[in-house]
Amino acid sequence: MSIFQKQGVDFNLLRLLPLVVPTLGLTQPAVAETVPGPIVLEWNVNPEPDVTGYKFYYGESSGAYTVVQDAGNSPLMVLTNLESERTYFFAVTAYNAAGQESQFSEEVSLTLGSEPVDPDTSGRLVLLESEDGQIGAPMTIYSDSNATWVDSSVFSQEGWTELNFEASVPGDYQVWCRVNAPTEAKDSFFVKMDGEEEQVFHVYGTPTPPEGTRSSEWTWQRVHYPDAGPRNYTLDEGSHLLRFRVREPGTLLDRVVLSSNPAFIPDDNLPRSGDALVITGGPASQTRAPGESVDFTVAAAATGPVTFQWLKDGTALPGTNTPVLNLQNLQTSDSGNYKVSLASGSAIATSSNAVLTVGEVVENSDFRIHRLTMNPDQTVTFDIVGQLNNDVVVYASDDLVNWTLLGTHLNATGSISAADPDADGKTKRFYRLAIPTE
Ligand SMILES: [Ca+2]
Repeated sequence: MSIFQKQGVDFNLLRLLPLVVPTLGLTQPAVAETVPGPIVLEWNVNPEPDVTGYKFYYGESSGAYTVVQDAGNSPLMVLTNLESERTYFFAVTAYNAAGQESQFSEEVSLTLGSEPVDPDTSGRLVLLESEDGQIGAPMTIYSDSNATWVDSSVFSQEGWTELNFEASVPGDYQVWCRVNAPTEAKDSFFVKMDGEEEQVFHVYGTPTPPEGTRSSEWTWQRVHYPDAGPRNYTLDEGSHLLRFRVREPGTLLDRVVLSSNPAFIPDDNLPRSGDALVITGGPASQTRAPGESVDFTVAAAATGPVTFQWLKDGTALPGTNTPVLNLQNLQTSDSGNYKVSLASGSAIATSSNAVLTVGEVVENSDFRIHRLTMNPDQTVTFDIVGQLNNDVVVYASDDLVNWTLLGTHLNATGSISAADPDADGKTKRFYRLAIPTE
């Protein structure tokens, strides 16, 4: 309402003019990186003793507010319903007991970012074949049933192959090569990334002990610094040029794989083209007391962005689409086998199981397996001494290192049976029984 109309109607209101205009402020930055939960706007408190409250205005056009909310006498508005990738304009007024309203405060605007995306910290892979490069004679393409490669059979350092590639994410990359270095005189190239100085790459290199091998067999070898460890190439997002030049004719170069995950180690199962995805770490089995929290983590390297889905005992857990699974306020019912399925384009991979044990596992000399029977129906029967009428947790292992949870069974009779289909065909199998206590 207009303050001038009020002036004409009620003389007493004149002493109230003008109301101090509040100053509005945002506790968020002017451009939000992602859509946060609540957006909080605060303003200063008016000095007039008869100011009884504030009105909060906003909309998607400057000066044209489509929403008004009475904030009462609180100098604060919390908004939870704003939409991503839109710009909002806010202003506030003060009003008093007589119904008089101040002018608008100075306007504040906020542009919200896009919806939060799942963090993907996976390393990136770039798959290249040496023979797909621009090739300079006398370097030539050869092939047999095992590989197609480039090398020079003539003693000339003129030959080269130049490989163009795209780095879809910036980062520090290592360069893995599938090479064949038959002899001391046939185990090196000159390597050059983009505009840098050419470096010598000895396949049978100078790290001690040498990382490479000198034999007439194909091996994977990282390009490394002379007398030092693997080279890190800091690459911007975009196009790059990697050049291999003949140094010792007869050194064979088949494949080149760039990886921004230093834990990645290639092998010949890595596809030569298309989508590739390799798990490089985790998740690891863990034990927690009830009420504690736990993180399971997986690391990967892939040719594209990676998506994640965690599973408990084979069932997908909703909303668990990040490399880290965080579980809080653990209960014994959270015990189980956790694994994660990853995908990158058409490439998929599933981690091994990590066993979560919630509850303290206690040794008990009165508790032991009296007899173990492998049954034809892929179950195992344990005749147990002690711990009658307690739950017994059963684990199995092939190596006494990696344990898989088979399940929890009530020891009502001194004998329990647990399904263990993975034991089928194994030459040896270990079992462990535990009593969970809270
Ligand atoms: Ca090749």
